Amino acid sequence: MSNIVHIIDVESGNLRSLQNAVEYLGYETKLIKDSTDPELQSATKLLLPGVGNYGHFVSQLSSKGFVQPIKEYIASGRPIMGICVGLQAFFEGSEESPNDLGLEFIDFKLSKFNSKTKSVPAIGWNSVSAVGDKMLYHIDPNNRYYFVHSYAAILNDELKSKLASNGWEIAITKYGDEEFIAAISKGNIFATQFHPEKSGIAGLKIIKAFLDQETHSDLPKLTSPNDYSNNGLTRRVIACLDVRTNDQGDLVVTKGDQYDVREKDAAGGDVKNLGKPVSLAEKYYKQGADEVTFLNITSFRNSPVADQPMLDVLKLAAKTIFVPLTVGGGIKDVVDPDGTKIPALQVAGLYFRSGADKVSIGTDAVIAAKKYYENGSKGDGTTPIETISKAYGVQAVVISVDPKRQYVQTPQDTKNTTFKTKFPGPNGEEYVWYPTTIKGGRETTDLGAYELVQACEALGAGEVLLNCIDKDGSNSGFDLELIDHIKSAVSIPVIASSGAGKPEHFAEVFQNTKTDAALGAGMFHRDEYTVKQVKVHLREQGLQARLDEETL
Ligand code: 1PR
Repeated sequence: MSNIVHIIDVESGNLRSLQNAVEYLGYETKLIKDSTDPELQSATKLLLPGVGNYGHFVSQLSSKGFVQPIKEYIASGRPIMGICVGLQAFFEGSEESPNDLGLEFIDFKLSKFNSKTKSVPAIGWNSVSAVGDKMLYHIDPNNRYYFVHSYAAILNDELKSKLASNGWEIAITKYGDEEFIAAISKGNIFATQFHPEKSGIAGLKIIKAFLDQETHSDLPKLTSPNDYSNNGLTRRVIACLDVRTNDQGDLVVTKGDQYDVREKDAAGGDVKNLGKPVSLAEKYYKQGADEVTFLNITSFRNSPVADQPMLDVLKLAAKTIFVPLTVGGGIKDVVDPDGTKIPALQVAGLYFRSGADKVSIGTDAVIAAKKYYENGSKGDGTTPIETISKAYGVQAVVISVDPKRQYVQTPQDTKNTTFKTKFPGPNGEEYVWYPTTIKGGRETTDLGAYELVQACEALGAGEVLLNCIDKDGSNSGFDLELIDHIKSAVSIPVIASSGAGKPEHFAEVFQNTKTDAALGAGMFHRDEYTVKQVKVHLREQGLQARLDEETL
C-alpha cells in the first residue's frame, strides 16, 4: 500500500498544517491542484480539506473539474476524508452560498448558527459524541476537538432519519442550544467538521486511524460529563509571544511592561530576551496551550515581505505544533525596499501558506474603522479586513486592539460609548471609555475600542484580541470591565489579553466575564507558571478546560 497521501488543493486555505500533520505521522503528502493530474487515478488515500467560504470552495471544485473525478474515486471504493468545509461539501448546499451546489451525497442544506445566544463563528474546542455504540475513527468523547465555523449541518429529526436511512454513521456536537453534525462516515467516506490537524494529539490519532483505516473502536466510558455550560466550548487558554529583533539582530521573544520592552538597566536597556520563538511556542503547545499567537512587534520594516523572518518562524512552528497559530504585526499593504507594492491580502497569503491559521491586524484595523465611519458606516471592500476575510473566511481575521483607559466626568464628555466604572478616576470621575492606540501604543486616536470592534465586525473580522495597555505586563489580572464592555459590542469571539499573572486570573476572567478565551504572555515566559497549571486550576474551579493527555 502506498505511503503517499494525496490532498486536493483548490487554494482554500492553510494546507501546510494538514501536510505537516500527515508527515508527522510518517506519510508523504502530494497536493493535487489539477483535476487531470494522473496521480488522482492512482491515489490510495485522499484528503479533501476546505477552509473559509463554502461557495468559494465548492465552486473551485466545480470550475477546476474535480467533481466527477472525486465521485469516480469514491465509486472505486478508495478512502476519502473531508475536513471542515470538506465535510460540508458532501451535502447538497449551504445557506452561506445559496447558488452553489455541493457534491450532493446528502440532500440537506447547511445553515448558520444562531448568533443571538452565542458567539459566531464558533471558534474553539468542543466535545464530540458518537451516535451509537462504536467510536468512529478514534473520535473520543472524553477529548476535545478544534472547531472554527459559522455554518453547520444543524441536527433535526429530518436530517437524523435521512442520514440513518441512507446508511450514514454520525458523531454530533452541541454548541449552545444547537446540535450539529461533527463527523460523518459511510463506507469509504469519512469527514469531520472539526480540524483534526489542529486538535493536538487527539486529532492526530483520528487522522492516523483514517490513514490506517481503523474505522471503528470500542467507545470509552465518559470520564467527565459533556458540560455545555458555556455553549459547549472550553474556554481557550492562549500563549502569546511578542517577537522582535534585539539590538544584536537576533529574533527573540520579548515582553512589554505597558508596551515598553526594554530592560531597565544601566547598559541602556537592550530588548528583553525571553527566548527563541519556535522553542517557546513548542513548549507551550506541549503544556496544553489551545492556541499560540505570535505578534511581530516591529514588523521588520526594512526587509522584503518574502524575507520576513516571521515566515520561517511559522513554517518551523507549524511542523510540530498542531493547534491553531495566529500571527500579527505588519499585516497591511506594504512596499518592499525596491518599491514593489504588496497588498495585505498577499502578505496574509504568505503567512497562511507558511502555516498560520489566523492573521491579526492592529494598526490597519483602526485605519479601516475610521474609514468605515467616515464612509457612513459602510465598507468599500479595500481594507485588509475585507479583502482577507472575503478570500479566507472571517475566522481567519483577528483584530488586535490596543486600548487605554480614559476617565471622564460624564458620558457627554466624549462622543464614544462610555460605561460607569467601579473604579473612579483620580478626580472621582465615574465614567470611562477606551481610546484605541496604533503603532504599538505609540499613537493614541480619538476612536473608542467599542466603536472600533463594531466597525471591524461589520467589515468581516471574525475575532477580537483585546489587549489593554494599562494592564499589559502588570501581573495584576485582566481588566474585567473592559472585557464585558467589548463583549457587549460584538457577537464575534473575544480573547482577553494583558495582565495575567497567575492561574487564578484566568479563573477570575472566565467566571466574571463572557470572554471566549484568555491570553497570557509574561507569566509563561518568565516560567512563573505553565499553561497546564492554568488548565488544572480551571478544572479545579469547575470550568471546562482541554487537557490533552493523549500520546500517539
Ligand atoms: O499594528 O498590525 O502592525 O500589529 C502590531 C501588533 O503588535 C499588535 O497586535 C500590537 O498589540 C502588538 N504590539 C506592538 N507593540 C507591542 C509592544 O508590546 N511594544 N504588543 C505589542 C502588544 C500585547 C500582547 C501582550 C499581552 C499579554 N502586547 O501581545 O502579550 O498584553 O501580556 P501579559 O500577559 O504579559 O500581561 P500592527
